[in-house]
Amino acid sequence: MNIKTISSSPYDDQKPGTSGLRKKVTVFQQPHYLANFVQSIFDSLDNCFGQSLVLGGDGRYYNREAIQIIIKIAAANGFNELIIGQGGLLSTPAASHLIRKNKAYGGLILSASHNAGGPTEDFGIKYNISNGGPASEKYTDAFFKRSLEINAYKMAELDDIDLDTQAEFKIKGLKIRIIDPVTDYAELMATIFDFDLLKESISSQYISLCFDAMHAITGPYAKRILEEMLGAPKGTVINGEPLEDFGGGHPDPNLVHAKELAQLMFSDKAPVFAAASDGDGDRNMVLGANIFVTPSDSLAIMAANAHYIPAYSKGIRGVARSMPTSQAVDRVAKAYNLPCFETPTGWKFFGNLLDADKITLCGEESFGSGSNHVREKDGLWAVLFWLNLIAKRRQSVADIVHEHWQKFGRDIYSRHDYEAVDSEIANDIFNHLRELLPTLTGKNFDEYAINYADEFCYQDPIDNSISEQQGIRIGFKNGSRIVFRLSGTGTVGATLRIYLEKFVKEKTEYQQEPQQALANLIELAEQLSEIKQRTGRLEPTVIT
Ligand code: VG1
Ligand code: CO
Repeated sequence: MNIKTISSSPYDDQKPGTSGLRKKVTVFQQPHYLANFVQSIFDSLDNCFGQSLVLGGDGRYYNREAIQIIIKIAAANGFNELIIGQGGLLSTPAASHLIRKNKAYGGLILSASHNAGGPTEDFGIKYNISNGGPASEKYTDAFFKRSLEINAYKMAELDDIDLDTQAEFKIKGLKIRIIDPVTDYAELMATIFDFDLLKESISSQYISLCFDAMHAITGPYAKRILEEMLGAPKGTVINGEPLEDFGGGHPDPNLVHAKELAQLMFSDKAPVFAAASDGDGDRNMVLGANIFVTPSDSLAIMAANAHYIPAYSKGIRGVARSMPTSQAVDRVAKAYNLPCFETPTGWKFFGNLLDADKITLCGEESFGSGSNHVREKDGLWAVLFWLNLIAKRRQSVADIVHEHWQKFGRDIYSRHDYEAVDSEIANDIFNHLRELLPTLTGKNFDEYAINYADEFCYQDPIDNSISEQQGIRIGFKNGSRIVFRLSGTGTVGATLRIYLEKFVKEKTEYQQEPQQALANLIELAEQLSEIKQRTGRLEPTVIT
């Protein structure tokens, strides 16, 4: 194989964030930009020689071009097998599974997840290690460091590969497998859930459902599993064709971006169950007729009901949630005497806990949940979990949720995002909050007495690595919390997130509308951060 060495100069902005490197497509299209980053990854890994690599993405604009570039760089760096999803497509959880199943060295997943796609929108790339999970900070710091000094990359002289035909072939010693992106993942799902029960419940119309793939990667997965394997009627999956620009929308499964679906579920035409998923298929939004399940509650309910699901029927080892996720799952863990871990935001922090078998289920407030079946969050898995639960308990989503609140109380929850804030202003807000922290403990704001105020620092219990500045937490004596964090996935300015939660025990309080129930906390958060004065914004960009 002929290998060219191509000179380039480093870029100074290739620091991966919460989930890989995300930038505008136009940034990735700059000369050598993608190639530099990919070479920086390979340079930082021990030895790629003779290894296999999984490759695929969420199908957004620039996916195909990027894959052709990566194939050539991977070949030049000594990989001898590339496992690629047909059409260049792989959902994030499917890629994670393929890495594990094939004992690959790692994988490159091309996605900017919930960020919009298209020529003027976002692109992203993420490296996953051999356990199938996102590379930890130890790796991503090394990638960044290397990207600052790189001055050349290697490329094999190959023609572009046909990505659209399933095939297995060799080019000059390099084995390439173009595989169906769905089959292995669908087989895995069938080992976790009771597919016979699901088939029966769906065909008898005990469960009617609607799945919104938001023109992103889960379309083919949901069609295969829900419609073909489980017999849901054709048309159950809406917006099921992956498009390079996701049809112009944000593939972010929440009440704002999946508005149509939310409207349906609060109308008299609502089916029993509905769900939506994000750009790369790792998130989910779960709805029942007249009810929206907050992701934090969804995790807690899964933990409390795991024994109904075949794969978890013998019990779960423990649970984990990201720090800003509500404490609902902690209450379940306490009741069932399960270990419960609080990690920083981002799936990479769950990997060690899952590998060490300390936890079985984990999740985040941002519509992501998963288990030890892969090392990524998994949207369709969560959907199948809920369907299996409804089928087994023979109860509606609303009944399951209400019973849960009765037993454990409810953590009323909301997140307020201020997007595209000037970075300097955002940093000033955080510095101001940091200064305030030492003065806050013991202070009272009406019914809210501050119990602690700190900046979250995580020490990984397995490798003892430390991650600092993972968000500002203000905890109240009544169990309520306010958390402030800067997003690590945005591509324009800074996105400031305010997470709010209030715990209520009494049945009369359950049914409150979250924004009303949280009104005092919201006001306090705005007062402490001075967010409105400092940004000039009158309200958050997105409330979920
Ligand atoms: C967001 C979410 C976080 C999630 C991350 C990647 O990060 O808050 O919970 O893990 O996206 O998810 P941030 O730093 O913007 O808050 V995905 O579905 O974009 O791969
Ligand atoms: Co995602």
